[in-house]
Amino acid sequence: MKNPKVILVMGSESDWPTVKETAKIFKDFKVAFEVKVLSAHRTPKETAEYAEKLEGRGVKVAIAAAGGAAALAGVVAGHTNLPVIGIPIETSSLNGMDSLLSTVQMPPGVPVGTVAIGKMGAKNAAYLAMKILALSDKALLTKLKIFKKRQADKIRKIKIIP
Ligand code: RP5
Repeated sequence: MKNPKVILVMGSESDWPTVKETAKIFKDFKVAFEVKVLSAHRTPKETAEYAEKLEGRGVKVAIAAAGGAAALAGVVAGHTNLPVIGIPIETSSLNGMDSLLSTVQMPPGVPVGTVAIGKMGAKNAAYLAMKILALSDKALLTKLKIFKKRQADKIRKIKIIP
């Protein structure tokens, strides 16, 4: 996509089934995004170089998803002044608690806004990123307000017959 406002980077192709939930929401809301696979451990130099160039390219928010010893979001945050959102990937060994703690426990001064483990977090990464973008994008803010109202209307319509 041309001139992405948000980038979606993941540590491995195996993260894509989770991260595509984020991508789907950006497509629905017509937010320009870029998807990239880069690893904090396997391609550390490329990861740092990619993160360092984001601001100059007009990107406003970075989202990074990784599992296990999930350093990716932290490394991106260490190489950019953009807000960084971390998605902890659910893992088979520790159910994503490993990813969650690796992503969220950042040192003061290098924050990673961390969402929930797995697909639920992947969806919220998109909504959180759009809330940040909407601070300077009125059309997107209007779309988010409509979405919020529809979401509430759905709940109001539910009738439980005991
Ligand atoms: C992390 O290691 C990736 O983000 C992925 O969640 C995990 C496993 O990677 P693969 O072995 O599937 O490539 O860096």
